[in-house]
Amino acid sequence: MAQPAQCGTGGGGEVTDERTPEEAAARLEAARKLFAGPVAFLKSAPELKFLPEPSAPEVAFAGRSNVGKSTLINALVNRTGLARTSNTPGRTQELNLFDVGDPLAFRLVDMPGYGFAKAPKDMVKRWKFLVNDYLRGRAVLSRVLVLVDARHGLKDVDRELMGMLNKAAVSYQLVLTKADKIKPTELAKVVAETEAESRKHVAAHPVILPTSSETGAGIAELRAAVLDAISV
Ligand SMILES: Nc1nc2c(ncn2[C@@H]2O[C@H](COP(=O)(O)OP(=O)(O)OP(=O)(O)O)[C@@H](O)[C@H]2O)c(=O)[nH]1
Ligand SMILES: [Mg+2]
Repeated sequence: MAQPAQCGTGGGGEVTDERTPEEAAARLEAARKLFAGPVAFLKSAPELKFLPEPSAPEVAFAGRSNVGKSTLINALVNRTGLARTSNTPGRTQELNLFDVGDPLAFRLVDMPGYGFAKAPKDMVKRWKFLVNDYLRGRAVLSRVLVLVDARHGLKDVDRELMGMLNKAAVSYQLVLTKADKIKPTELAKVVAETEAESRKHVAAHPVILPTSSETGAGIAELRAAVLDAISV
């Protein structure tokens, strides 16, 4: 048997990838091409009624405020400044949609962040309504990428979102961000812990993806995960 190109678990679990090295390389190349085409900001939707026609699969980026959602979208499409980023938590407050490919292949959706201190109560309420509506009512939503800061691991607010996703039966995958900020040994530990917890959730994809928008680590693999998500 060929060597597995990538093993899905750091903890010796049952998830393995049986792709040959050639198949793994072809998958990464297809994903690279998919993201190399034209990309454009489509619109901001503060409510569901402002969403575009559901004419293409969508992959949404969720996570605590400041976790790096907008930065990761920019890294994936290799365009600085496409999605707006900031040090101020709560920068993204609507669903921001980006068209990828011409003809349109799929859409990336930058979601408003949650869980920051000092968020006004009505903002939290609005977030919950918007996100719940979107998760439950969007048939073209292929997968949600739930971003988690590699330095902090899963927090209760993330678990709350995972609960919402499980309930809405939306497939999701956990992605660790800012991997450049910790040592490889610490990263391996967080990956294993996050993986162990995600296995308890039915809607969670078993593979955890560590990434850094700063160094580019894990970005090619994340592109391939997006390709997988829209191909099923
Ligand atoms: N070192 C490092 N910094 C990062 C990385 N990703 C994001 N950042 C920084 O983290 C901060 C927040 O990034 P954003 O992309 O604006 O975060 P967000 O999740 O979109 O935040 P909200 O829109 O408020 O929900 C910015 O200062 C980024 O430069 C990374 O991989 N490595
Ligand atoms: Mg943002």
